[in-house]
This record gives sequence, C-alpha cells and structure tokens, in this order.
Amino acid sequence: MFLWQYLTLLLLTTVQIYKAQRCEEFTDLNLGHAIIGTSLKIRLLLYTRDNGTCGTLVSHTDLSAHPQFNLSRPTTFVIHGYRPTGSPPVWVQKISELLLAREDLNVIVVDWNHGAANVNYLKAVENTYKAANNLTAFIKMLQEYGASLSSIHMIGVSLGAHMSGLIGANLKGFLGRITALDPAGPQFTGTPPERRLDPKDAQFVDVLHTDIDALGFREPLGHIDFYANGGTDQPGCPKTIFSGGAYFKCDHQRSVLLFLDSVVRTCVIKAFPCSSYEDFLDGNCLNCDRFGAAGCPVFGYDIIEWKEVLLRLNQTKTYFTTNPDSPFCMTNYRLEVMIWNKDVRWGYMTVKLHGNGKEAVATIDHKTSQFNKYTETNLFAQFDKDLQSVEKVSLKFSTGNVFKPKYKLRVLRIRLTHLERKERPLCRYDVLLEVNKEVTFRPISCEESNF
Ligand SMILES: *[C@@H]1O[C@H](CO)[C@@H](O)[C@H](O)[C@H]1NC(C)=O
Ligand SMILES: *[C@@H]1O[C@H](CO)[C@@H](O)[C@H](O)[C@H]1NC(C)=O
Ligand SMILES: *[C@@H]1O[C@H](CO)[C@@H](O)[C@H](O)[C@H]1NC(C)=O
Ligand SMILES: *[C@@H]1O[C@H](CO)[C@@H](O)[C@H](O)[C@H]1NC(C)=O
Ligand SMILES: [Ca+2]
Ligand SMILES: [Ca+2]
Repeated sequence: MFLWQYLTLLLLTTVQIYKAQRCEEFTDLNLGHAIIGTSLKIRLLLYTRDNGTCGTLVSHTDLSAHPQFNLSRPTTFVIHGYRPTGSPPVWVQKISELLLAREDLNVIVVDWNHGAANVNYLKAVENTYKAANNLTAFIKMLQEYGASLSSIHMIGVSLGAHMSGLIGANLKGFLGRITALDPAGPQFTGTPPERRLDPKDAQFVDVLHTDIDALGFREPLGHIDFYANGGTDQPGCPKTIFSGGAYFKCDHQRSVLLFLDSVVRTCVIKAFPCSSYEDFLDGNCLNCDRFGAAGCPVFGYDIIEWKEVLLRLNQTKTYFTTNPDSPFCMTNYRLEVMIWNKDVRWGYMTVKLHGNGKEAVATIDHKTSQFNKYTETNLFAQFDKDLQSVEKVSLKFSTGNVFKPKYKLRVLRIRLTHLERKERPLCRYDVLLEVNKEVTFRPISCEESNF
C-alpha cells in the first residue's frame, strides 16, 4: 500500500470515529437578553439504547447516514413548548433516558428552540404551525423508509402538544398515540379542532392538565383527559407573584414531572372519571366499573393499556390528587362517620394513620362536611403515603369557627376503608371529638351492623 493510500484510510477512519462519537446538545439560546426574530430552525436529536445520553443530529431528508435509527422499533418524538428565555428544558435529557430504560425505542427530541424562544408568544404560536408542517414532511420520509405511523408516539408539552395534534391531522389521524402534557391554552382556547389538538389527531390521545387557569387548556382534548389536582393549581407551587419566575411556570411544568414519574413507575396514580373536581373530592366518583376488569385508569405512560375501553367511551374526563413532590401518588380511603349528637354538626376532619414508625395524613377540608344523627357521612380521605399496616388512628374535628370551642362530635362509629387494597375496614366505636383536639386510638375490626 502506498503511503498516501494509507494516510487517506487513516483519515477516513478518524472522520468515521469522530462522527460516531459526536454528541449533539439541545440548542441553548439563553443569552441573557431578549430574543426576537430568530429563524425557524428545527433540529432532530436521535437517542437510542446504543447510547441514551449521546444525541445524534438526524438529517431531514436522508436516513442512510444513521444506521442506528432502526425503523423496526417504535419511534417516540418529544416536543417541547414555549421557551421565553431560550434555555434548554431541564427535563429534556432525562426523558430520553427514562423512555429508553422502559422500552427499546428511537427517541427523537425535536429541538425547535429557535422557533419557541421568542419574547413574543404569538410568534412562537405561529412557528408551532410552521414546525408542524416541517415535521410532517419528516415523518412522511420515515414512512418511505418503512416506518409505520401506528408505531409513532408523540409526547408534546404545551405548544408541543398542539404541534403533535397538527402533525397528526396532517397524517389523517393514523399516528399511534399523542400524549399531551398541559397543552397550551392562550391562542388555542376557542379555536376549531383543525387549529389545535383533538381526539381525531391520532389513534389514541391522552392529555394531562395542570394549569388550566393560566398557561394550559381548560377543555378536554383527548380520549382521556387527566386533571391533576383539578387541573388548576399544583401543590407546592407558589400561589403569589412574589415568588418570581416559578409562579408563572410551576403548575405548567408539573405536567412533565408527573409524566416522568409514570415512565419510571415510581408509584401508581389511579384516576377517577368524574364530571367535576368538587364531585371527585366529595367522593362521588370512586366507581370504575365502566372499565371492567382493568379497573380505574392509571395516569401516564401506561394508560395505553386502557386504549380499547377508552375508545369505546369516546372521551373520558378524570381526576386525581397528588403530593407536592415525588412520589406524587396519594393513598385513597373512604372514611364513614356516624354521630349521635341531637343537632346537625358541620366541620372538617383531619385523619392521621400511624404504623411502622411512620405517619400518613389526610385533611378533608375542601368544604365543610355535614354530620347528622344516625346517618353515615361519607368522606374521601387522601393520604400522603401508604402505610402497609395501620396501628393507630388519630382524628381531629375542627369548625374554623373560633366562637364554638365547646362544640363536640359524639361519634357512634367511624370506619376507614382502603380503596385499592382488598383488606378489612378499620373501625372504632364511641369516640368523643372535641373541637381542635386530636384523639388517638387503636382501630378494631368492624362489627356487622344494621345501620
Ligand atoms: C425542515 O426544517 C429543516 C431545518 O430547519 C430544513 O432543513 C428542512 O428542509 C425543512 N423541511 C421542510 C420540508 O421544509
Ligand atoms: C455515551 O456517549 C458519551 C459521550 O460521548 C460517553 O461519554 C459515554 O461513555 C457513552 N456511553 C456509552 C454507554 O457508550
Ligand atoms: C432492528 O430492530 C429489530 C427489532 O428490534 C431487530 O430485530 C433488528 O435486528 C434491528 N436491526 C438492526 C440493523 O439493528
Ligand atoms: C364523541 O365526543 C365528541 C366530542 O365531545 C362528539 O362530538 C362526538 O359526537 C362523540 N361521538 C360519539 C360516538 O359519542
Ligand atoms: Ca386537531
Ligand atoms: Ca395555575
């Protein structure tokens, strides 16, 4: 071999290695000053199990340079939303890693930061429509390489949720699944289905709402819509503007955190079909018979297992509550209280469960409950954690009224029933509750009764 041939070969090999190892990062436009009039530049970053932390920049027109993009595998697109500061989304690396840990996929992170980072939200909305057309062309190209639309899942956040819907409509609703994480409200509310996400945009559309009073979309948009904590405000998020930037985005961003936990299966969040959050908190919607053996739908990544039954039901609105942090799931009990006071009593109940050196708390205070003589009052108690065995129970009755300190609740019987685990309910008979005084007791097994 001639030396020049050898050198050429060496050079080619080096280029090859360089190409294989180059990791592409999400665009960071966080320049510390306003961003106006940037172009619509869409970058597609591919992550696979070969290396879940190293992104490859994928060509919009030619896949021959990306042998690791194996179209026999399902492909999941992750599409972010409005980026007012132009910084990369904090969760973007995490989501690819977690999805790949769950399944052997091609994960395509759509980096449209140039179009989404604009001081003018209206401009970002306009770019959402343009980017949707661009990505539609990309997916049509994937089809030419043999990809099937039903094996494509789009996970869209905020504007990205509507972008997924627009792409889905361009592809006549044949995309396998769209997961919408707090789809954007401003500029989309009140628009016809062609201008936004709707259930016809894919074979299955699941939607999470976390900020319907500000950045999110209030009405249902999918085959199933989950309203976390009612969909308006999230626990642990600042309630006043004095908390700075977090005030604006905390509720909205919670949608991503909830979804990521569902990918990891940190714990199971059961969702309950209901017409309103009030009704749900009143405990009127705990029946999931309509889902047959599958039971109540589980929020998040695994909701696809309910696809068939949800499609039959057309559109289902569901509710659940969460903790302020991960693990977000709560533990649901029914609390039944019967009193023997002569007169009607009104108030709130706080319940604590003790066991294994731990304590779980449920405060039932979304409204004042009414207690009547010899009548069972049904309360829905949501605890911050699940105790495997309950040794003691504490109850506190309060009225919120400082002028009635002598008010008492003469409890004939209380009964606590775990709503998910099949286990015997816990009871206690004849308890005197003075206002604001916590009473702790050992529960006993419930007697058969004729009440
Ligand atoms: C989509 O955008 C990319 C980069 O922004 C561009 O290279 C590509 O040609 C566009 N595709 C279409 C169909 O316009
Ligand atoms: C993935 O790529 C990164 C960056 O090049 C590298 O540091 C890491 O070792 C790679 N991991 C695997 C499993 O190849
Ligand atoms: C592509 O993926 C399929 C299914 O996982 C697998 O059977 C096949 O060997 C893969 N092809 C390549 C070239 O890696
Ligand atoms: C399904 O729901 C949509 C929107 O609520 C409605 O327009 C449509 O008529 C419903 N279809 C059926 C079969 O109930
Ligand atoms: Ca649509
Ligand atoms: Ca809010």
